[in-house]
Amino acid sequence: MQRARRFAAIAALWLAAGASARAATIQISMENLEVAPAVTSARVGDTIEWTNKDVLLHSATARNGDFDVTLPPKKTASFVLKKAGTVDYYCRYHPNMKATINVAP
Ligand SMILES: [Cu+2]
Repeated sequence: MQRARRFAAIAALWLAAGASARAATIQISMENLEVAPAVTSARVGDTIEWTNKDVLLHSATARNGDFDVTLPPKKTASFVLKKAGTVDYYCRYHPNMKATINVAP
């Protein structure tokens, strides 16, 4: 009984380590008023890192309210994905800048 419990604790630690090792950082750029790539696949736990290469202020604003990241000119900002689903986002200052992240569980 004691042994089974210890095994379960070790297995849980091992699973947690594996999950964090799998988490990726995904780079997305904003340049010349365009988001690239416009469609990105990610997983829950991954970090999205946007880099604004323009001299204008941008944002990555999720239509469903999941995130609203401000991107000052020539800066990088990131967000860790917490929920699965398809998230459409845009720039609140330049609404023609649109992109999608498909977040797998
Ligand atoms: Cu913008």
